[in-house]
Amino acid sequence: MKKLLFVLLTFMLVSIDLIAQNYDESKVPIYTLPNVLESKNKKKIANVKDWENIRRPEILTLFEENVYGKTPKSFDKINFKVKNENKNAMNGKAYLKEVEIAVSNNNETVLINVVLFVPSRIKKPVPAFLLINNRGKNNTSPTRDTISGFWPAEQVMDAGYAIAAFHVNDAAPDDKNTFQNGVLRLYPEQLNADNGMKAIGSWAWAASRVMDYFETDKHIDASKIILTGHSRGGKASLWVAAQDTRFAMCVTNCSGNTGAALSHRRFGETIEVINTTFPHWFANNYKKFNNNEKALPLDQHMLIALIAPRPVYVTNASQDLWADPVGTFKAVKEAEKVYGLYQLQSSLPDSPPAINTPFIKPPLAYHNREGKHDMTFYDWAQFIKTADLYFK
Ligand code: GTR
Repeated sequence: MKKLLFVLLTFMLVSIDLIAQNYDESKVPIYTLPNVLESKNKKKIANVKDWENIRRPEILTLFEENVYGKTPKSFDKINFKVKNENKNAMNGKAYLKEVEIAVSNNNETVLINVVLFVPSRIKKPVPAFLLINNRGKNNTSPTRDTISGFWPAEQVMDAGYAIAAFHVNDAAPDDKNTFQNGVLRLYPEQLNADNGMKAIGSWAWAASRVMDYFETDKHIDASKIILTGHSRGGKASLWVAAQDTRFAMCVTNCSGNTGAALSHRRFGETIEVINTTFPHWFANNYKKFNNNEKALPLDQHMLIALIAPRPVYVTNASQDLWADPVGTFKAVKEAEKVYGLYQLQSSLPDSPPAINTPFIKPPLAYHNREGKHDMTFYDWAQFIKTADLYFK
């Protein structure tokens, strides 16, 4: 009996240790990041041509196969319907459109609802922010009965940009039991494939359908869309921007593990933890890397690099150690190498900057805001300044 108890206790302690989170920099394991500028065949990638023809497609495949799953490219039909509009929204400041995007495939239809405000004073097509909304729909209220820093439409309007959002649940409910009841109804074969996309892949797919809509809206300059996401939405924003080069800029706010933070560091949230808590987010294949980061043929610096030469804004919050601010900054820094191939130099310092010290010059922008895991008016003010530098 005593022996059995001992074995049981040891087992429990080992399991707790495996799942325990590390917040101690001195306990980060020694790791070697996969080289973003060396191909599978050990070819050194030294120019844009080799990057775009050899290494970029290789890395995209690595993320499809091992992490987010493959994104289906085709569908039978897409339709856009303006369900509601108000030319005098926000006391005349904005033109509101609520658009329903209906996409059909395989005799199934999914509806993605978009809320869009366009500044009325600007008479030509405007650049737009698009948020992948992973929080309450009240954050993107068309009536503006709620005003929150998560989607500060008034602030964005005043800066001369349009702002849009769709809710993740329209594309894939954020729930391990029901995530199939969205985009995946159109692509049921994905559910049986180990490299099939799940919720985050579905959200990414939906963002591209909103881009399909922007391309038809004469009020929007579809060549200037800034895709924005917070946390799980920020993981998705990176994944969309990596694949769909129509997005001009990407914001990934506090996106943490399997977002902008390096997994090899095992600091804060780990792959095992994320796959256990959110088994419906990533492809089945990703579970092979639970507690096995060493085997990863990639890391998140390579996901950021896939967006080059387009700008990426990465953030952290000082109290959000779960999302590993240091590992996030290191990932952005590593991605600089690929921007270098395009002769683009970032202004980022060599080590993580002080809190509330944004480095906003494109192509790679970063800040670590004081405070909690969130997206705020302060964060948006920096995104707007960066977009201004890039687009104006
Ligand atoms: C956490 C999760 C993070 C992040 C966050 C969020 O519970 O562990 O990876 O995605 O949720 O989306 O706010």
